[in-house]
Amino acid sequence: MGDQDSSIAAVATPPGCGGIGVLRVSGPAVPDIAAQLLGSVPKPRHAHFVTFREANGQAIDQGILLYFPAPYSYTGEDVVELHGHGSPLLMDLLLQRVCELGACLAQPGEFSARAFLNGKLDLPQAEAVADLIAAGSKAAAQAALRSLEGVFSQRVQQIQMALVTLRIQIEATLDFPEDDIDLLADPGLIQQHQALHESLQMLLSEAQHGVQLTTGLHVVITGRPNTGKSSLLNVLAASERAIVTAVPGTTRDVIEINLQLDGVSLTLADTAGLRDSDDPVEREGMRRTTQELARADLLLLVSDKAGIAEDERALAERMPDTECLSVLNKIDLDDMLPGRSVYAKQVRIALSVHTGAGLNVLRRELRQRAGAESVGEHTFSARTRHLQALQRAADAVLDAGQALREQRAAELAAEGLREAQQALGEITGEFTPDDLLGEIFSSFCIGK
Ligand SMILES: Nc1nc2c(ncn2[C@@H]2O[C@H](COP(=O)(O)OP(=O)(O)OP(=O)(O)O)[C@@H](O)[C@H]2O)c(=O)[nH]1
Ligand SMILES: [Mg+2]
Repeated sequence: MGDQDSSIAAVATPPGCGGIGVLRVSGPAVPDIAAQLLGSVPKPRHAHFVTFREANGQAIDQGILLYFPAPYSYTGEDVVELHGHGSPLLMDLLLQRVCELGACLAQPGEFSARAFLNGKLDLPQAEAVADLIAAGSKAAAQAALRSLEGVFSQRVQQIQMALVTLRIQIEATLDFPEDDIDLLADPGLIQQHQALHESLQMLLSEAQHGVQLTTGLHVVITGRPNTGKSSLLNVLAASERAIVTAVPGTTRDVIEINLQLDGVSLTLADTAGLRDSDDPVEREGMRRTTQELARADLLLLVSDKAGIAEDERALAERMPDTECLSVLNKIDLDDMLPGRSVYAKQVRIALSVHTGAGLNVLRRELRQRAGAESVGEHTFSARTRHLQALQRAADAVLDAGQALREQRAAELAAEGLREAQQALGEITGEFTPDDLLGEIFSSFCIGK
């Protein structure tokens, strides 16, 4: 996690040319570095216009110097921001100069890691910074902003408090074993446990939604050759991304596009059609399809009229746990009506890529599955590691309830609640092992 006695520097703006470029430095050497660059002691939070110079006095660039004394900065340490012209060359020269004056190059995510270690952000907030920057849609950005504001952390803390309250009451019975049975039979205790379990389940389902918004729904188009998979991708992307021909087995490589539907984002992957084939190239395409299917949040099974029921059955057997939406394409050939229907719990959308009939029904269904309609003012961003920890906490609370109700075993119940508390602590960073912290922050980019 790095050594906090050092001062770190990095260019905070993206690589490439731009109107301005910002270099950020954080750590104990900052007051000295800022004074050397400015030629005088900088005023806190004041925009100083300055010529940045080499050690020999030669000018590098002109720009603005902003000094944020500890603890009122992003990292909680002394921070200086140097705003120059957005040229990679100038930024590099400025970075070298700052390193000569005592800074060293920052690791990816090191600014946010310091902010976390100095108590400026908890872990979900630090992760929200990365998610906000990477957000691919308006809904994802708004959800990340809510997590940055602490909405998710507060919800976790509320549950932690309820957990502690319950745990204290149960542990109290361990000290007075003669009253054990009576206290554990208290309906108030059972009710508290019930409420705790329900709020954990609710948070888990909201966090699942948050993860879906953050990562975007991954939709994989599959089906037999020549059913119109690539044609569908092209029409949804509004660009001729994939080759379309009347020859079955046209698509070999997986073709992926990003799609924005009403502020939510999803990726759409077109794949090789599945059939028996001796052609080694087509077989490789199908191997890639199989790999891609494993990554799918939602399968879009494209069929034509003759094969739809059989295709649905085969896919359900093959991938029973993955959500699937059936698309019956080419309805123009049979003069069928477009629209949505449900057969054997399977949603089917009849459409024609050629005429465009039914495409809006499909768009609406995709929007809804990507979570667009359930984005509310309390939706927050979350990550898979949060889901795993919440699930562990919910399981442990469930076990504690069983121990309480069925076995009247206070010790087991207390142990379950302790495990749940630990799992929630991993989310906020209270009980997070160092190697996990390292892993989380190293996925950030440099300068963040
Ligand atoms: N009549 C009709 N033809 C369609 C429709 N959609 C696609 N097609 C035609 O069906 C043929 C196959 O289309 P593709 O999009 O290449 O099919 P695919 O499923 O990607 O095929 P593979 O890549 O070989 O697996 C092309 O000739 C398309 O023009 C439709 O809605 N109506
Ligand atoms: Mg194709």
